[in-house]
Amino acid sequence: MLDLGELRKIDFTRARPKAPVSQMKDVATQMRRDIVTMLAEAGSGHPGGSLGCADIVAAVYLNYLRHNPKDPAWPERDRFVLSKGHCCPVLYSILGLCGYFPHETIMTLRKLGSILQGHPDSKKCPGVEISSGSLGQGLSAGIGMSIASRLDGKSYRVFVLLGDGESEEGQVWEAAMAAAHHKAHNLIAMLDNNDLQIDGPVREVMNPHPFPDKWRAFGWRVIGPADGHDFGSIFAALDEAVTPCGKPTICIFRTTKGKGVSFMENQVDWHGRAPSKEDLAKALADLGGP
Ligand SMILES: Cc1ncc(C[n+]2csc(CCOP(=O)(O)OP(=O)(O)O)c2C)c(N)n1
Repeated sequence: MLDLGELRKIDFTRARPKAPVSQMKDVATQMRRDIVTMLAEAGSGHPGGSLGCADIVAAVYLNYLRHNPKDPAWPERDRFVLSKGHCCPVLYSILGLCGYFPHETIMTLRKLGSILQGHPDSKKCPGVEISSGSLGQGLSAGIGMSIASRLDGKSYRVFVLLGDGESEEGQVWEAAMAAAHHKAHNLIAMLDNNDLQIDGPVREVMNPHPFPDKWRAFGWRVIGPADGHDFGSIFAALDEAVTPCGKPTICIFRTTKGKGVSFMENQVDWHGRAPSKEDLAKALADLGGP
């Protein structure tokens, strides 16, 4: 069980010792429980891709991102951009757990007037760096943040989470070219490579592979493919990624869409469908309890 009090004691504003793997697993499980619970309450939204990247997002927020839940606009903060904005339940969960807003706010997902809209709204929700959901735009925004850090003489890093279906968007590759051209050395992209998108296997819709060769050809340092559900592998990849090398970096993470909920794993049908009350009970049982 996650000890929220312990989590809230962490000083996220500075470099810190790695959280023990047992704590990481507890946080990621809580995030998955939050995701299915808030989606069932909302009656709509995207479980598959949210569940699949929970381990990566937990690893970034707990161990790498320098941020301040009490001061979301802290100028020195590292930036996290959820480019695949439809997966916002994962972001809302970690923001709630870290204390950006009361954790129970997650139950207002997609309700009229809520700060937690169906796609992230940076004007409404503290901790959301940029509104997203129109796929393909987040990396370009991240480049702007990276260049701004240089112009402002600041040392923050920019983390951008991309989907593999999203990587079929032309703008992603324009951004890939621009980031290398502008030597966006503090830009760390993370690819959630779960092989599925909205209506089928990514390779069948429009094959964006081979990712490592393509990113390397665009002038990036490529790390992985790493196991996006194994904290040892995630930490090893991100440790290397935050060591500057003069180029933008992408970590490729192999993941399972729907990870943690047996009947959602690798099922394209669970891309954008909310669990019913019965589904929720089964999902929570998979995730360690009622
Ligand atoms: C520009 C744009 N086109 C289409 C969509 C509709 N859409 C929402 S999610 C999705 C698939 C995304 O697949 P992927 O990036 O692999 O996300 P994941 O599988 O991790 O959920 C699509 C096409 C969109 N949000 N934006």
